[in-house]
Amino acid sequence: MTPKDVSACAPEEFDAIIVGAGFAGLYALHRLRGLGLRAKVFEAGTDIGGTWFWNRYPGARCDVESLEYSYSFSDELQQKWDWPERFAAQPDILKYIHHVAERFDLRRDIVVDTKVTSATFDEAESRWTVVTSRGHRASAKFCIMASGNLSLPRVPQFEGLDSFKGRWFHSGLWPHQTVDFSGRRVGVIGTGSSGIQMIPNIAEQAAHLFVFQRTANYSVPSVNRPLTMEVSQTHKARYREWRQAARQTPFGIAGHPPPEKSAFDVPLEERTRSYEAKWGTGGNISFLYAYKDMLVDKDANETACQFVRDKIAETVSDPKVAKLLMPNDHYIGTKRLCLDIGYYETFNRDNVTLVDAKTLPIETIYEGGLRTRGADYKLDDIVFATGFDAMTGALLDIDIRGKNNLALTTKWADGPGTYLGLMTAGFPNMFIITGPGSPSVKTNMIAAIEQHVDWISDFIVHIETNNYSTIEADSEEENRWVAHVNEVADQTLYPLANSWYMGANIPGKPRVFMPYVAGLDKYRDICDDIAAQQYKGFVLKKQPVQATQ
Ligand code: FAD
Ligand code: N01
Repeated sequence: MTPKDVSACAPEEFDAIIVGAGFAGLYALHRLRGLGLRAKVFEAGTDIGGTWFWNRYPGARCDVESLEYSYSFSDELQQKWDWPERFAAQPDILKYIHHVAERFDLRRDIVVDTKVTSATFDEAESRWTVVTSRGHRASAKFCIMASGNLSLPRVPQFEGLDSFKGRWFHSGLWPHQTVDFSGRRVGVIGTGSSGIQMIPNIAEQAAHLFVFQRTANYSVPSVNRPLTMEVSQTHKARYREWRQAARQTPFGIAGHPPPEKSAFDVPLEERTRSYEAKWGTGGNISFLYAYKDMLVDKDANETACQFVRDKIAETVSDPKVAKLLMPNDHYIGTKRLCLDIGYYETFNRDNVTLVDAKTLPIETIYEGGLRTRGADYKLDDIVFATGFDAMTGALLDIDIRGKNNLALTTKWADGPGTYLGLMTAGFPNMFIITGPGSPSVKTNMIAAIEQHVDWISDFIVHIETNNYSTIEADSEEENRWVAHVNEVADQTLYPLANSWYMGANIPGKPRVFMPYVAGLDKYRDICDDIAAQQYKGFVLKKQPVQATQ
């Protein structure tokens, strides 16, 4: 059957349709099943895993410690699973996701290799109908978008890419078979988290690696290491307490007491000692949590920026290369602070060249390589570490139609509007997991996902128990929430950076700061308070009773 024919068939009926089988979709399926709902997951990838299915580039690993970057909902799961490293590598995270799917028997309700192309709300029936790339039509009362914040990879429109005779890759669309760069001239474009993770690994293999850097980025050492049985056991003995503590933190990560001092409350020597200690301990949360004014005060922030620049100068032997690697156009932490293993050291290798793609931008790709305004680089392979159409990309890639056939693309033409990042007015019964306007990408994402899924599940219980047919965000309340999200962001340095949080990496995308940065702890309280007030700010409706003859 072709997708054209599908409108002829009656849709398969469910209580809930979930789009995406990453951490969010899998947990949503587990919870909704637990409520006795018939749920179905559609996943575009050929298997489950989301981010960790797609991003298989060399060096891919998490930047939140694995003991925390993992589900907390099952004590048995967290007790049984052993993480091999402090920051697990992509294959281990994917293994964990597979283990979760087996343990909770999730696969039987997941359809893979199937992209949801449209989702339409039928007002008369109060149901969503989705259509997929493989011709399914399915309908459900609830549609749950677990489609990911960083799941629509972006390859910039470089002229001539089609003519390139070598191989090219994107970090977020990495092949499943090992890519061997031995003996090859490789160009990596992009120095965000993905580029910074892969560059040291590719450098070890390639005959020569050219790193095309448009914007220098801050990176701190991860200080990754194997997790000994002793460390794991000690953590596991108090796992519930750790998780409970994590819930009361802004980032959803325990073990980092909130800083009490401002950067200028202490003398320079003490500040340097503190940064030095954090540099040695590893991890980005630790670094950004050094002083309470780090992300709100430019001068305070600059002290940390300068510390990292000094580290670059110490590490990189060629002063010109070191200078080029020193970030100078944004405040540290206002783009995701990268975690690395030997990134700056890599530029001391003879087979690595840093190319300044800001002063002399990339102009064309041709069959044998890449040309910047100043030079020609013969390449066998090009790797795009150029990021994603973040936060709204995957949602707007689906033709989503709400009441009165309103398209989500129309509603969000000037930027995403949501209530709590969970729902958007005009699109009843559609939930977004970690949507724009929620803490999402500014936290440990698994903690944010669990909070959203748990809250949505409780809401669904309320809806079903009280026989509501539709629930929807109130548009006034939504406007107030969007204003609040902006107001909170404007008290910080975040909106000053040209980051993907602002949509700044996509030409033409509205510049709106999308995450809610008051902290996951505060946000959780707000959501719980709204639930306690009978879901204040949501419009709940019952189906009109049909007259009988
Ligand atoms: P995803 O994992 O992105 O899953 C969404 C799924 O939806 C995808 O599989 C996609 O194929 C599918 N999908 C999208 N649209 C459709 C459609 N129309 N039809 C069907 N399926 C669709 N966060 C952290 O907190 N800590 C980290 O250390 C961390 N490391 C990261 C490393 C990398 C390389 C990247 C890219 C992101 C990282 N993140 C990290 C963010 C990461 O995305 C989240 O932690 C988490 O994995 C998101 O899970 P998710 O289920 O919400 O989304
Ligand atoms: O993408 P990015 P990413 N010409 O958007 C450059 C998560 N993540 O995949 O800054 C030349 O950050 C662009 O340059 P500029 C994490 O949340 C986590 O690296 O726009 N260069 C930039 O350098 C992260 O934030 C981990 O000037 C071009 C780079 O490409 C998010 O995913 C690991 C260009 C893109 O950086 C995205 O990270 C990986 C052009 N035309 C990802 N276009 C962990 O460590 C873009 N660039 C957990």
